[in-house]
Amino acid sequence: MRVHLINPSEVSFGTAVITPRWLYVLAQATPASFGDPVLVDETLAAVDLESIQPGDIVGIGIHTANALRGYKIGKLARECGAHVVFGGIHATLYPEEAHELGGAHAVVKGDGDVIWARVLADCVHQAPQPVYEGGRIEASDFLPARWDLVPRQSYMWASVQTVRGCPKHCSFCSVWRTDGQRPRQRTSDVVIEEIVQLRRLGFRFIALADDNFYPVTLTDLRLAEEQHNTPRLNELKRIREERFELMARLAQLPPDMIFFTQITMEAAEDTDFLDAMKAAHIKGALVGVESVTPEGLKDVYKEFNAAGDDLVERLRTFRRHGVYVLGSFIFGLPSDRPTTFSATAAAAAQAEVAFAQFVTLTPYPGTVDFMRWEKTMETSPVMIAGVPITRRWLIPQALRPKLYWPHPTMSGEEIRQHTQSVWDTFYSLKSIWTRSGFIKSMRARLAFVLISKIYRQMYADTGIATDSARVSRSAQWARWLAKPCQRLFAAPPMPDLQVPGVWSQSPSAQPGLVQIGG
Ligand code: B12
Ligand code: SF4
Repeated sequence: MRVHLINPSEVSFGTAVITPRWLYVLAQATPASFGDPVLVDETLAAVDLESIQPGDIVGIGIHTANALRGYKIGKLARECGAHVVFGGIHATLYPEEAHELGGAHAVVKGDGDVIWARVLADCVHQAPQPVYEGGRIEASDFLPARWDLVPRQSYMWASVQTVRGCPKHCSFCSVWRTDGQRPRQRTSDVVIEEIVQLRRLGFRFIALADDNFYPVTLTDLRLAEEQHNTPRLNELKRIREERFELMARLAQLPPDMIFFTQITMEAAEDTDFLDAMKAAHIKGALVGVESVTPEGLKDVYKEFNAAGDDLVERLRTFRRHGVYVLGSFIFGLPSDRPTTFSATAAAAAQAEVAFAQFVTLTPYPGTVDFMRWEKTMETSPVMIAGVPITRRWLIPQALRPKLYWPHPTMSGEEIRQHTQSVWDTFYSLKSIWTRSGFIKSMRARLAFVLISKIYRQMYADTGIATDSARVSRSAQWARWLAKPCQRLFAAPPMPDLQVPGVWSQSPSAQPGLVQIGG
């Protein structure tokens, strides 16, 4: 009996950008008595169904975008006589769907780290339960990933999680509802050990797969202090101290390492934090800008963000402190008007963001937006290919609309065209070249151009293009560009790299570093 873990994807590129972390975490959660699980990432190559034998156990992890492919694999694996188990965010939100459409014997809701061993044991005893509650486990129970199983040459970036959950409550995001608003932060020991293991293997680019790397803001601290809420204040201070401790340890790693994370714009007010990020080689961060107007920010419950000139200034602050920004913008918000597109393109240029993504408002299950959208469909449900549009991930890919949300003043096509043109402007060769001006060496500058082009191909055309020819041309381009990128990201392994000791680098401990262990 073998355990197979499958990350579904309709498109395989032969090489991938980021490791799907769940595969390697669940591999760790698989008891040794089962042997090493077979890990299949379909973004690299499609699953070989002939390798699945009767009695095997097949674990499939799905998010909304790859659920349909996951269900196809689930049904086929069940036909092969395997036990089929689903997990991941989409299965957590729609466990019954995996049973109805994916041939599931069992579905795990929530975190898989602890419950997985029990699911496997139940499958061995031919008695899997339909649903398991994996729950939201404490950070101390998060398992490290089995990086010894990673095909090193296939990925550009590895992914390590340092914190789960986010205290905010943006209307388009499901993280705060599924992962919770209380940050569950791993200790620096376990995080750094994984990172050192990855550098030993030759990974020098690592994505910190966190929802929000900055879970405690200066405003949170000030409010707790004003409310004389000592327990909360102490808790917030502890979380913040641990962030600085982790960053101080990252700072001691080889200087060729580069980390990337996701963070809220509020970090711009906290320049000690930005300086610590820079020292820690966290060179880039996705910042959810979402909208450049106050009305747009209100639309998405993100009024803690800045708009207008203040926004430009905040994003430049990241840059001035050595953290390059991937700005994430949403189009199609109810308050957006035709002028919003050009204003956004201008703000992105002025704010000197290194990269940008311009996504269209898409209702994701588990979000406030999704619930509102579903409600508007109650009285007159829209169907495509016999599927209600509120289950849009079940509509065959080719028939899926590009936009779901009726806009008060613009047509879907208008929004799509404007969005496409903002991508085109931001990623024109001329704009990329101008943006790359800050890079000294010609080789690195060309690498920046290459990465910008691959990013644009992988995300823009495939997402919002309407004709399938353009989508497949885009995928072809991305495949072609991925090979040289892969070489660019590789580094010589450092098998003897040691784990750095524990240092405290909180602003209160300034100046200088204070060694407290290790
Ligand atoms: C890192 C990340 C990325 C990275 C890397 C993706 C990768 N290759 O891994 C990048 C930046 C590329 C990315 C892109 C996107 N992402 Co993303 N991403 C994340 C993030 C922050 C962390 C994911 C992660 O690695 N977590 C660590 C692992 C260990 O946790 P996990 O995956 O949840 O797995 C655990 C459980 O779910 C469970 N589990 C998972 N699978 C299985 C399977 C079995 C059998 C079992 C038993 C258990 C189990 O056990 C695991 C261990 O506890 C999540 C947020 C989140 N909190 O999940 C969003 C998230 C998954 N992304 C999201 C989205 C929307 C996207 C994009 C569509 C964004 C965009 N507009 O382009 C793209 C889609 C890319 C694609 N086609 O896959 C949404 C998904 C929402 C949804 N309903 O599907 C999330 C939840 C964020 C959000 N804002 O809501 N993403
Ligand atoms: S969008 Fe970002 S800041 Fe908002 S709730 Fe989600 S993770 Fe948190």
